[in-house]
Amino acid sequence: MTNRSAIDVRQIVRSLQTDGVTLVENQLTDDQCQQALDGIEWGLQNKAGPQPLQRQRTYEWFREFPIFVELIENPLVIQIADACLGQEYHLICAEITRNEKDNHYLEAVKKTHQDHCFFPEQSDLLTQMQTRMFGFTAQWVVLDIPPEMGPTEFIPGSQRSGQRHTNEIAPSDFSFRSHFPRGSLVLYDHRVWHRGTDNHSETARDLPQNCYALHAVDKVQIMTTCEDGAEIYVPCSELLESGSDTIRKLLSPV
Ligand SMILES: O=C(O)CCC(=O)C(=O)O
Repeated sequence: MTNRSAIDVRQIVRSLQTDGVTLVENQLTDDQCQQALDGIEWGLQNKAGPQPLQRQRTYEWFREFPIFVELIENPLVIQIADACLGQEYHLICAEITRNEKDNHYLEAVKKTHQDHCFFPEQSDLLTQMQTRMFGFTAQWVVLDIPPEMGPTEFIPGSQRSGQRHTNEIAPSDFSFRSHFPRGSLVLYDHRVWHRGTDNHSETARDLPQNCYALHAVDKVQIMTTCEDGAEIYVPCSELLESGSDTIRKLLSPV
């Protein structure tokens, strides 16, 4: 893991605030990337849903694959969260997905969108989210993702204009990057317009994503569905007892 100077962190934060998306190379070793890839395969084999190629609450795998907790409490991500969100924020998503050749894990994310999914029952926040950053996602690039492997596409700066975007716009508007080098960290504001794309290669695009947000946003994507269909947050008691201060802050009920 690279040590970053304070000035680097300021530059990353500025880039995230200006463009709504930024990429920081060389944040994971090859070994960490491999641990995450092994963990994704294990999670897909041993855990359930919500989609056939999507799993959530990766921190619950802390015994088998502690790498997912390492990613969640990564010091650079936490510094950026402190700078962008202040002190009162938490984890609202910790997922892995697999985007296979011509088999996207979730068709809905291929539509150009902002991450409104984090405000499903809070319509007032949908308006407020346009005025400031409520949260961001940290994507971990655990294998080289060339253009044909279904990278996420972003419209830089689109979080600031208030303009709506659809899939019908010029491809050149999605001008962020088409190649994501292994070991990189991609950060994006939940307001930046983005979309998933199809994978046309033989290699599956496996991706861990962790999302951080103000307490105004629920722990939407780390909820557990009960037998009666209700969605509740079930804290991971072992991590709340013995995890680091950072993981306890991120996972504590609010
Ligand atoms: O998996 C992808 O490439 C897209 C992810 C996305 O759009 C999202 O999580 O909101």
